[in-house]
Amino acid sequence: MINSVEQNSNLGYSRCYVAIGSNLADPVTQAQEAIVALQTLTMSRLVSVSSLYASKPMGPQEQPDYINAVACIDTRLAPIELLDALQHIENEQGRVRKEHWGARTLDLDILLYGDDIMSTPRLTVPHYGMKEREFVLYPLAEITPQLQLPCGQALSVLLEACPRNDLAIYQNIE
Ligand code: A4P
Ligand code: MG
Repeated sequence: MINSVEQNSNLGYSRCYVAIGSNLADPVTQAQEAIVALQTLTMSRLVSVSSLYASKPMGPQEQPDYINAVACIDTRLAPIELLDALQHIENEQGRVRKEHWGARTLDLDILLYGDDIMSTPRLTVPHYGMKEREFVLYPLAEITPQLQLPCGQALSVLLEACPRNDLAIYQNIE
């Protein structure tokens, strides 16, 4: 299983993928600050981060372009604890929830939590939109090209069906 953690030192950790999105208040800085926050996430280790990508808005078009990225973390937080921690980071970075799919300083979505499949009022994983979104699939493939989703689908197959649209690498993270 590609999502499982094989090394003994990682026992008890779940491998997770987190989508980072921002289109307000200097999105590049927002994304970089989110990555720093993920580096110090409690009971977790940041494994890798994709490049930053510039993308056209999905949803309402009268909003700025987005910066998107995907991070891989190993965590001992339970799924809902991870969501709480990510929403805390969003709030710290000035997130105000107004319009659905509207502009935001920072959005942190849990794409995958190990091989878990769950749907609760607060949390659905895998993330409901991840299979169709170029700003999720291409950064994800950059850090884990061989990934297989919990449903058994290969990321490479999803990518083939997903046009790149105007997605462009903005800046590499060293
Ligand atoms: N929630 C359920 N499942 C999850 C999950 N896997 N990860 C709940 C995170 N949250 C999850 O989210 C609403 C509620 O979803 C949360 O309270 C949580 O309990 P939100 O972040 O408050 O609201 P939202 O982001 O406006 O809604 P939603 O449906 O998450 O929007 P999306 O799907 O994240 O889309 N265009 C580009 N180019 N790039 C983008 O990143 N993002 C969006 C937002 C729109 N257009 C975009 C982008
Ligand atoms: Mg969200």
